[in-house]
Amino acid sequence: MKEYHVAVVGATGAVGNVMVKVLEQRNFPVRRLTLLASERSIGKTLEFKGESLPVEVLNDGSFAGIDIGLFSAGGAVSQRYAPVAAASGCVVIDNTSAFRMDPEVPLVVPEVNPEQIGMHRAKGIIANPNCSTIQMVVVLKPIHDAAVIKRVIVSTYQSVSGTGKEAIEELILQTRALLSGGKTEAKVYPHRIAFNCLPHIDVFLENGYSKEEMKMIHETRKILNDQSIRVTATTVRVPVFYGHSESVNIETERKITVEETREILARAPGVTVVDSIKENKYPLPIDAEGKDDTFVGRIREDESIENGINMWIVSDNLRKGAALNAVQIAEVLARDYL
Ligand code: 25A
Ligand code: L14
Repeated sequence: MKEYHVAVVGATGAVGNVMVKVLEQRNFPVRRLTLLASERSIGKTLEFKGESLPVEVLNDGSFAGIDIGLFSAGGAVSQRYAPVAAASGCVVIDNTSAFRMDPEVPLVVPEVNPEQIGMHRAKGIIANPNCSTIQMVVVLKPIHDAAVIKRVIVSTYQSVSGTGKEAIEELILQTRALLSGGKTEAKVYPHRIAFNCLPHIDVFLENGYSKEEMKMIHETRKILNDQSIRVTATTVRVPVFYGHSESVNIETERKITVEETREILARAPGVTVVDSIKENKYPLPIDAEGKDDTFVGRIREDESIENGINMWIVSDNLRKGAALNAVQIAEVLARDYL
């Protein structure tokens, strides 16, 4: 079997750390692993297959001889370095929003549109979608194939780990301060996140939506390859460490029952149905943490319209929402193209 020289850019971040773990757990054919980050990470090491690897400073020469680059160091780093990496023959799998809507860059969830991976030849870049979009489309795809989804209304309940390490730290510090009668400080988010909900993820745009909400709309259409699907979103930050939850309402062209929806989802790759209200069983972020699948439950008919279904979708945002999806893309790339 062929083995690859892989680089993780942003290796010391919340997503980068999980990328290294997932490469090991899935036994990806790594010949050599290079860990890259900014000067701030110099002197740090990460464990990979029982070995302690040093973190190196990212620069223009970092990609010589590297086959696959997993990027998660923010949009600005990807804008600057993904083209540099691609020019030296490295295929970039980029976790930021920098290239997702570029018509020459495939936007891929392997369970949904693996055939798009071949398009990496155009720019040497494959984009990993937004975390909230990934977990929604793995569930929507098999329903869309069976009954044609016309409209989606989604509200999200997103954990702080999506923002990175500093946000995880901020929720810990604020919670501790509040429980011991101290004062809180908000640095990462514009308001206190502990014991609160913020209807604000990423930046606000001219149209009154947040960028996270618009990403869900545009990326869903691109991944499902259907510009006619109408999508509207409200994205909310909640004081949860790991795992994003979503209330999703869909309207389909053909009527499907709750039973049929359950059967379709029970067969869907990467999806686990957890739906037994008699036993108080439904997906929870604390159960999804560390797991690979996307969990769906509370499946019920929307009685306010003819063909409507409501459901509750939960997944680990650092795994399927980011690192795992990126490594799954790398697996298809290695198997079919490299
Ligand atoms: O632009 P975007 O796409 O919106 O992304 C913004 C941020 O979101 C996270 C990620 O944060 C990213 O920076 N992110 C992106 N996509 C995500 C996704 N799909 C996502 N999160 C979830 N889901 P992060 O904290 O997880 O990761 C940051 C990593 O990027 C490295 N990095 C940053 N700038 C870099 C760079 N690497 C190379 N060149 C650059 N110019 C960063 O490394 C980290 O690995 P680091 O060395 O900067 O930080 C390592 C340690 O330093 C601490 N630290 C961070 N910032 C500061 C700092 N210390 C002092 N001062 C600072 N300003 C960190 O705590 C870390 O431990
Ligand atoms: O990948 O939760 O576009 O703050 C950027 C915002 C990931 C989540 C992306 C957050 C998102 C992140």
